[in-house]
Amino acid sequence: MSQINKILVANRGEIAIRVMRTCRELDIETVAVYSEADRTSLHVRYAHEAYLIGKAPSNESYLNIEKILEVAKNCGADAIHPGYGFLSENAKFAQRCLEEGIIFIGPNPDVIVKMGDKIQAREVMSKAGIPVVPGTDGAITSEEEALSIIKEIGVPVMIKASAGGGGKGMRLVKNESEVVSAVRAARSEAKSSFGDDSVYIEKYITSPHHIEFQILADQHGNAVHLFERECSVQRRHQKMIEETPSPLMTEELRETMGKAAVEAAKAVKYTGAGTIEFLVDNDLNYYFLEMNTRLQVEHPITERVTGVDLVKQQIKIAEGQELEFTQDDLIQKGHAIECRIYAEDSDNNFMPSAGKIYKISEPLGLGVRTDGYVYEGYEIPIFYDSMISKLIVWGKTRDEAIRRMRRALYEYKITGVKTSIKFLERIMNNKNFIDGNYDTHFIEKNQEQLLNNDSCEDCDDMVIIAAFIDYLDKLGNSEKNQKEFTAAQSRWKKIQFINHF
Ligand code: MV4
Repeated sequence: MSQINKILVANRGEIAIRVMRTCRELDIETVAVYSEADRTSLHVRYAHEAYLIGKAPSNESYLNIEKILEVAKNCGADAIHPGYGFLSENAKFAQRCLEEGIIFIGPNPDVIVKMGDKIQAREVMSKAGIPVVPGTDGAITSEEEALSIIKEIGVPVMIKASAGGGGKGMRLVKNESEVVSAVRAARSEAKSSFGDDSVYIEKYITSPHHIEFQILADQHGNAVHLFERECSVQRRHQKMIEETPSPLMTEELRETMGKAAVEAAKAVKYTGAGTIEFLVDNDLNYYFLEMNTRLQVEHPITERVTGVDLVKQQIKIAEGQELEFTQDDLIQKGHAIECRIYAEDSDNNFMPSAGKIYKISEPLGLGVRTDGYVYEGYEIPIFYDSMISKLIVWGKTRDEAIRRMRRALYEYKITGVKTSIKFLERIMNNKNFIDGNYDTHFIEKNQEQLLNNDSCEDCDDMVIIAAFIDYLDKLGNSEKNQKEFTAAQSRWKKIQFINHF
């Protein structure tokens, strides 16, 4: 057991703040690191300490292992939380933390390596009795071998890069005649993206659901699952909406898949928070797809229905504490939905929309949570992910959660940059979504309805502009308001004074 008193968060944006929020609740000191593009980022201001680690491009800052370790050692951090993306699934980073005597808040490097290699992951899970998609046992060694395997399992198949995941290095083969070129294309893409050209073959599941199970495992061999997340609403492997429970799930399937997820975690002696991804077909057959060895973007919906703070559990596990609950203690209460707010133009091929946040007003009220990091006047850097916020709602039922999400999206006002809010509203009003009738092809299948065909949507912007002009007018022109402003300033100073004690 080693108590953690100071955590360096090796990340930026909403997740850096999310992690620090829990640290503050646990009286753990927080250390931010930031790039030159992030001097004015909120995670820097939120932390107890903050250190510049390099230039804007991730390679020169958030991915600079030695620089981050140097900061951690110099400021006396006991542990590093990697968030998601960046170094979160980098085995070398986990290894270097270990060597430097700094706790990496995540699994051991060997587990990261094993699960990062998709062929090995398939093998391990298959041996542990977990269903994997029918396909090759190992990497394919020749195009002839590929062809004979495909003759055996039948088209369509997918050629996948062993070092891939999240859709990179994948090729769909609908016809035997395409095999040779698909294998070559997948290999060369894998080689240039990952420096590893091993590929394997899986039977193609035509219209699958993407359903993942959250797991927690401690260093004493205890492991539990925290139920599923339905993540099928995605576009080009970028998730847009996640919900729990999954509308597809039955109580029986949940129990079976939950047990499989726990078995999967135990099979690799996993520690910390992790996710087992499955594909589920329309006949409710489920197949292990991959394991994510990090905290995920969509973790808040699980927190909302289970009442478990996943970051807090990650920290306790990293300290060597035993899980404080068993499987039987965990229940899924009500329904949670997350909408990801991207700074992008949904009506213009989802082009990233760079620029300054002019005005932002976030939803509040019963059952609403936002995990974000942008503020009025903040300029979104072009170097990183375009997700600016996550909106999470809870309702007693799925219907209540959808209605609450519509209400919250209505309240969400952002000007200065384009966002995905309107697109998300259209999904919340889509009949198939409302009926829970969707799979991973939802967005393409419902494209017609999801396109902007309501010219009045823009009227909303007018209302914000009018209100803002009114606000500026009051702020600048009234002597009475000027006086109030001065009074407020002195009170602010008083509050600062109190805070220092
Ligand atoms: C598949 C599949 C169908 N059959 N594998 C896409 C991301 C990567 N993690 C795996 N992916 C898929 N693998 C077989 N054998 C369909 C997908 C897939 C997908 C999976 C999850 C969520 C969204 C998806 C969108 C398109 C394709």
